[in-house]
Amino acid sequence: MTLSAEINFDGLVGPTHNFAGLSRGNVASTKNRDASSHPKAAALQGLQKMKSLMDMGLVQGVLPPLERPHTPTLRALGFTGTDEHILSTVQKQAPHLLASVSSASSMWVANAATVSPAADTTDGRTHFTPANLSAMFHRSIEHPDTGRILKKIFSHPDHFAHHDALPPGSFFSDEGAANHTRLTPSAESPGIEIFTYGRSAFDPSTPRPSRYPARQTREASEAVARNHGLSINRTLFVQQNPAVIDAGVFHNDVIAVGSANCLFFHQDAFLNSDDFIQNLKRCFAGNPLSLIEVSRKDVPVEDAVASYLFNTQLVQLPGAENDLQLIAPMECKNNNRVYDYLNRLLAQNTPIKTIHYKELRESMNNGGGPACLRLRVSLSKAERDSLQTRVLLDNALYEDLVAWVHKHYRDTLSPADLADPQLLQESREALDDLTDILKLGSVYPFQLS
Ligand code: SUG
Repeated sequence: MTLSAEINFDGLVGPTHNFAGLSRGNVASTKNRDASSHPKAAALQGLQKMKSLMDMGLVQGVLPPLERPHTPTLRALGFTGTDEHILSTVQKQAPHLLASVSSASSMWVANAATVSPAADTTDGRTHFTPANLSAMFHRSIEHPDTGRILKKIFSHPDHFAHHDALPPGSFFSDEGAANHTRLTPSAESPGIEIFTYGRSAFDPSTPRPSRYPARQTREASEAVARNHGLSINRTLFVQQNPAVIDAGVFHNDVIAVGSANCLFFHQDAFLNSDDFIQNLKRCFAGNPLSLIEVSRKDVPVEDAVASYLFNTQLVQLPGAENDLQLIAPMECKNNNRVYDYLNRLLAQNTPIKTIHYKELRESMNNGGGPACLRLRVSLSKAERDSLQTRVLLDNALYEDLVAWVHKHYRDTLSPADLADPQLLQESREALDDLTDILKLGSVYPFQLS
């Protein structure tokens, strides 16, 4: 078995980053509705996080944003004329649609796809399924472009297999890696893939949240596992606790995170937690498994949601395979209960040895923490060497991207600005430049005017 290393590919924040309150059940999104946003600061905060992980010695990847406002969607919905005319008509007649097609939501690439590394699949290739994101209209339009970009970046057919997104609609509603975790006893062994779902679509008698939507269905998770050729003995399906979805846990990665042989999770994360943990132990077959369960006494769910304690990244530095570093948003430091808990955690005998706090306020204000911003792809050396585009961060690429943001991004954006035809033009010019920087070729369908 070849050794593979987990690479975080972070989504670049797009030039139209804004707060439109589009995601019911996502507390931060609703709370910040119609606030002015800061696209330049948002993109620089994301880049700074990527650079700091690179500086820690990790391989760090970059994924480009999608074209927004997405006028092809507006044309599909019956608006006609020039792009400029369409934007002003939609602003007058259907401003909610303008907000939906302008969201920079593709930055949260944990929702871009589910990825199963080669070690886990029957054909020995790394499998990708772009998430259909059917639960939210503004996100449901992402997958065709996301799929095209993933195919472009992970292009070698001997190494990578790409599936279509699952059928649209509520039955196979799929949120990608935000509801998927992979644990593994060691870098060379196959992983245990854990799919977490919010409801069973075909069995309405089973538990489900009553207040907020359960975005991921069991049936979607099962279909992805089948498509990826995963072994049934190393795949687990577990239901999210409906009560925490109703408390604002719209994705499982808001209440649990796992990496290597460590699962860091809240006591209330899963519906049948004890059964799930037994099954996980069985899959680990006696290999060391570190379970860090946080009690509601130490951190109430409300604080976990407000601070994004679990939307953290657990990363392993090269040469320190038994230790994990926790990449947390600054909000964890600013929440007394969570900060006290984290300081106590460091004194305990767990693999988590260091905590790094990152400023990501612009993304956090839309409900996107450190873990939302990254898609994990485990790659062997041969798979990594097969990548043709310039998507692995080094100092030169970081500098190029910072200069690109300064050149193209606005400092502030208000809801009214979304109809500005100049914003559309600026976004397209930015993406056009980006395709050169990342050597992507033509992945965006638009023509520059
Ligand atoms: O889908 N927010 C995103 C946040 C996604 C977070 N991702 C993970 N947990 N992995 C969502 O709810 C808000 C957009 C707005 O309201 O403007 C938004 O789409």
